[in-house]
Amino acid sequence: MSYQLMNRMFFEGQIPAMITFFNPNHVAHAGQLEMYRGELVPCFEVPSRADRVLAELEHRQLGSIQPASLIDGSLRSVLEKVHSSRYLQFLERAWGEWIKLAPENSERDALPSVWSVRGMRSDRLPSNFAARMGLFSFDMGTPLTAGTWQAAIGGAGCALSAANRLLAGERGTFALTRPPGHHAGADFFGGYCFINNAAVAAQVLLDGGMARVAILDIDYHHGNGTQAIFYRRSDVMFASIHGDPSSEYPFFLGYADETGEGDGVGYNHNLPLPKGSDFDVWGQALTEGLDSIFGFKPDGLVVSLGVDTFIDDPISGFRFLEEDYLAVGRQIANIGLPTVFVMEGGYALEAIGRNVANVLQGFDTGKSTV
Ligand code: SP5
Ligand code: ZN
Repeated sequence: MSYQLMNRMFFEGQIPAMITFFNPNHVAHAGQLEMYRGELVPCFEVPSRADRVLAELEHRQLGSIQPASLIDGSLRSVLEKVHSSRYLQFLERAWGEWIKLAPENSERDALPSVWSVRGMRSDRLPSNFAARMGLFSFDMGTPLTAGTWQAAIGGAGCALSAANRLLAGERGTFALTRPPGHHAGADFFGGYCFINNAAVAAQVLLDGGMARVAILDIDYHHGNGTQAIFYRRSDVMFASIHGDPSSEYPFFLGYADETGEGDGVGYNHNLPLPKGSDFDVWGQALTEGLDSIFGFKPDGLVVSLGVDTFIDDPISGFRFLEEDYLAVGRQIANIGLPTVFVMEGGYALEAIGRNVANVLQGFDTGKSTV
């Protein structure tokens, strides 16, 4: 869109608004229980999360909402670029294998119970199902259910559609989906995540002609999966603001000294903050993260949008207020990049819709130079 047209629309009060791609299959993934302190507790990552966000976007009439194209021939090829073939094959078939073990398994979700750690092998693919669950996962908080695969690839389809619309000239799009994605690596699930939707969006932007893409991860938890996928690459910069991994999940990645490897040296930027940090402190980290993204001169931006930074989030430790999310959206808009937002965490159900909508509304009304 030309700058003149943009300006005219702006003064006529028609700011090009967010286009949201909603995953209608998200509800197929509805885990029952996750392990917490030696006990199986009800899952925090529930279907109403996405439904509440959708309802708030509709209520505010914030842009248009479209179902993602769920059958897209290019989806498989982009999935193969961010995940390993043996992992995708495992995920697609896992539920069938689980219920084949015992018919009564159809009543309960599958959780891993044994893992390969340092000094053990991960090159051999075990025939045992429990062993493969462990090989392809890193926690016991992420139940695999009857509809996990269907929901997860629906989310990847949303990310693909949202990225494609950006390539077609849109300023801002939103992949509204669950389960989330940023903890999922090339060949593992965990942290409620199975397919890395943000990585899919970034890869689609690159394949569509962008030379460099930045990913800004603002979920409370470090996006270990996204970082790992792009750690040795210079075409994707990953910047993340999150709870200090020395005390916060996912614990084993997300420190400031992780700056990339090989070709990727200098293209990974972690900004860990102490549990309890408020928006004043966080906003300074955002400025720093956006500065390094700006210096990278990317053609597009993917935002891993978690709102578990909210003060009332039941599993996280930052202290954002609802209005802070408007400022987040405005600050992101201010760097003037075409932006795909991808839904990640956020578990305060009563406020999740308003918090997400505030980010998108802040972006829509922020400075637009695209
Ligand atoms: C996408 C995302 O936000 N994933 C987060 C995964 C966090 N999993 C560990 C949750 C630990 C639960 N702690 C419960 C604290 C109750 N007070
Ligand atoms: Zn999170």
